Amino acid sequence: MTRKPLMAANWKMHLSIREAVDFIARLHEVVAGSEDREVLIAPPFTHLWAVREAMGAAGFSLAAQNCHWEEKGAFTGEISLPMLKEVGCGYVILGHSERRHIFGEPDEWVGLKTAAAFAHGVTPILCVGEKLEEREAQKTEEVLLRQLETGLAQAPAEQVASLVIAYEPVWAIGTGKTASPEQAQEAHAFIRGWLARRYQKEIAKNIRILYGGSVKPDNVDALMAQPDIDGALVGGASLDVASFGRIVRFQ
Ligand code: G2H
Repeated sequence: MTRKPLMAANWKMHLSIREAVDFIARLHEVVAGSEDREVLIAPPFTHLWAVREAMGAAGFSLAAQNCHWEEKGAFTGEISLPMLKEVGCGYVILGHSERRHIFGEPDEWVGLKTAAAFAHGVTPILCVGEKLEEREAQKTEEVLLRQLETGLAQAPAEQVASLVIAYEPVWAIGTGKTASPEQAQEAHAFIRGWLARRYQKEIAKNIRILYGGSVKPDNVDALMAQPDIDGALVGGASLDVASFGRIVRFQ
């Protein structure tokens, strides 16, 4: 089975609802003819419903940027997976480095969220990636292993084939410093190798591994040419529809 490229916009805490709806209206034209790739939008929680409506029958996918692992309860400020499903989310981004490093989200929480997402039929986009000091101390693989093992500790093996992983080196996020295509490929191949050992080769072959970290129209082609890069998780460059459209239309 070939892996369908997944081009994902992570809007983080940007855009108004009006701007989001206008973006989607234009996106239909900008990515017309790109049906061989999946286009995903992860807007802020407050925009999910309006974005879903604006998507209409277009085959775009919708993701949330985070969730809680419990179905309901006294968790002020949190959003559950049933709520995300009700609003039309097929995916949820989990363990993004901003959640891990700004909000102190521990690896174990990411594991609970990943397992809960599978249980509710929402596909997790599990983010992993090392900080600059960890890369410089040759600890990239150690960090990736820890985040993968904890993040997938309770994930049911029979559902793991639908998983999406995003490799996002923290030193490349929003900094304008992209990992070189070779550096990214090396990390992606390491992740796929681990998946093959942990599950099965066939499963590892089908799991999409996205690259994230300053992906732009001028570097996407070289990144997407790498054999183990199956898509991109795009922050800053996804806020402008022309720029995101070009990324979706990578060659
Ligand atoms: C990494 C990425 C999107 P940016 O966080 O997840 O953001 O493209 O701005 O580096």
